[in-house]
Amino acid sequence: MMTSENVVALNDVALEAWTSMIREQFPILKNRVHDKNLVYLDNAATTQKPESVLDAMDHYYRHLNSNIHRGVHFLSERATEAYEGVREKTRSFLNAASTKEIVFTRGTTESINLVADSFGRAFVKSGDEVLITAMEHHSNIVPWQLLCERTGASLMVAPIDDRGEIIVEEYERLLNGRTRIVGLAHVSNALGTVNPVKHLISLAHRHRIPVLVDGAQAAPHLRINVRDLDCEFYALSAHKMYGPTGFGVLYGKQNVLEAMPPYQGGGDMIRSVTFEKTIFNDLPYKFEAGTPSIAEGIGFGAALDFLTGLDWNAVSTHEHHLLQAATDALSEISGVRIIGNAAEKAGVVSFVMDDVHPHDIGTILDQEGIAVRTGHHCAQPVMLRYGIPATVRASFAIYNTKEEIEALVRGISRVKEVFH
Ligand code: 7TS
Repeated sequence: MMTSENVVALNDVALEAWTSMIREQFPILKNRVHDKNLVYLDNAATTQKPESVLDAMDHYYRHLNSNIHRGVHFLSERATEAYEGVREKTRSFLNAASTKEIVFTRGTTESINLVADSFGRAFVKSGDEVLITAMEHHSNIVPWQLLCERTGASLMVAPIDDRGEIIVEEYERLLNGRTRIVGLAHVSNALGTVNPVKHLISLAHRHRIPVLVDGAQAAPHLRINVRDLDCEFYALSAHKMYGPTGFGVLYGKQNVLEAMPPYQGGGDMIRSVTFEKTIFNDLPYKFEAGTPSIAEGIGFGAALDFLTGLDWNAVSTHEHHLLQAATDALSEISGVRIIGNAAEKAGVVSFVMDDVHPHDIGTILDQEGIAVRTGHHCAQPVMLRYGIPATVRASFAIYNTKEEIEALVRGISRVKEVFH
């Protein structure tokens, strides 16, 4: 008879085999660092890239390289087809209604700047308010600050509690007739908190306020369904989703994007130009001035294929196990304090240690071949909220293993030996 114990054991064996199969696809993971096996736990900064993404980009440069949207020649047509195919893949990945809603950008940062600039020019004026939360990455703070400076609007901030969760009543209290837009992270890069974005969006919608979701840290870990979330905007970066740097997406509801002016001017975003008048191109091209990162777009397409081809049951079980194992092990070490204890977390464990600066911890871990990020993680207000200058952040991806968590824990013991 199958007991619950051996079901778990079987699952563990199956998961281990699954992880090795995944690891095989990432050549960099075979590298050694300081004569140790590389333990890469800095995935929230950027993930590693599978063979299929490397191959797609290599193939593009070897066989398709040419500019897109403008040539009648063979290469240009093939490159355009490949690039535009990625738009459909992205639409399907996000469950957007139309490819007109998929704007390609350089990444989350540019996606947010695009909205702050263009939506801001059309809809935000002096006396208005922009609402964000206390756990945002700088790229979901500074573009709004710049907009507020330009227009005379005010930046409002919904606070978080000690566990690192948004205080929903406070957020709700800050939504009012002056609020023009809300910007909030789906998953916090510094704390790992998964926000109840669907609920937060519906609260904003009661006041007819549009919402931008910063999905940079969610897209690699969660299934994203923009129609179910009902957000007006969703921003993400390819490089955190096993794809290349320099490429990202802004999803926007078609009627909202239609009402927004262009962000940048240049080639591709126009239908016709005279010195007297320029007629802008249709969506999404209206927001895509100039030659884009074509190879990176094609690499992102391969990353989307990789992600959609995964067994998501295995992904969430495995990533949950990693997070739990790291949280349990670090909680047992005296002098270690985890920052961010939200009920729902994804991908990230941030911590500090008594009497040792995070940078020193990072340097000692590096000597063991372990890559973590130390610092404020571009979320200085979060550090301020907890009264700390920095944390050590271990962040996980599907290819990480329990052995790597054990290596991290051994590394922390080494730090204690050195400092005590
Ligand atoms: N939003 C969040 C929540 C992020 O984590 C990041 C990058 C960004 C926006 C900006 O993304 P980019 O691709 O445009 O740079 N976060 C991190 C990090 O945590 N460590 O390095 C980059």
